[in-house]
Amino acid sequence: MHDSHTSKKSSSSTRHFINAGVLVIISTIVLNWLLDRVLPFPPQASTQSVIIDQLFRYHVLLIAFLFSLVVVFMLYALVVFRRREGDDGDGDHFEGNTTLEIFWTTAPMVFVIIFAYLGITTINKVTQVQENEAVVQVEGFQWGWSFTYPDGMVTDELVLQNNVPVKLELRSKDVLHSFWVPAFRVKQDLVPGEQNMKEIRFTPSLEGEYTVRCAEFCGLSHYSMRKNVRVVSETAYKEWYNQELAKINPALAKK
Ligand SMILES: [Cu+2]
Repeated sequence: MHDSHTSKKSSSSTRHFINAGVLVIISTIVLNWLLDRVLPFPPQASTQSVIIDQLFRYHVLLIAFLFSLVVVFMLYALVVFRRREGDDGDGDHFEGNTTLEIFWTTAPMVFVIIFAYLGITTINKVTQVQENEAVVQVEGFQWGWSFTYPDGMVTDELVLQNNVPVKLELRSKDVLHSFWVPAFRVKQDLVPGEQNMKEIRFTPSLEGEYTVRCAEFCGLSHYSMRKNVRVVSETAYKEWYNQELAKINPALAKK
């Protein structure tokens, strides 16, 4: 009598777990789809942006799953195990569940390890040194940016050649700033007084106009610390470069 009661109870709790589990999976898929629709991603204008967005999407999927895991189980319990009319008794007494405790300790650990691995491989790919990098020196100051090209010309906008890897050497004139072009997805702080210059690497992959903005609060006009960034074709780049060069050294630009 007692045995059949116990096995009936455990088979019904298995059924509840399967119900809630299926609902968690459905909720994860729906939520992930919705979040993916509403994410306000700027265009992917560098090869690095594709890799970073992929990592972001893995995180969104994990967020959708964890949210569903907590909320679906809670709502399921609230609805299915609600107090029925005329039921004035106490709830069943139960104490501990070793299997469950082992599960909820190891499962998050596995997720942490997987995401640490994904994070490390992503940052390695994104910061990888490329062959034939173009180098531009960038100075951040209160409140603006200036760009110095190899032949010494200093410009007010950052012009880059499409599909050519670039290394920016960043320095700050005064306080902390942070170089950020959302369409490239990469961001790097500028630290004043540091011996080693900060570097940032990316490969522009989409011609167009973008904006570099400061992502580190740096004083009164932080909000307006923006400059134009242009990614152009090889021909347009050479033309622009020669024009800029002609301004400081006409003799050099002629060739
Ligand atoms: Cu700033």
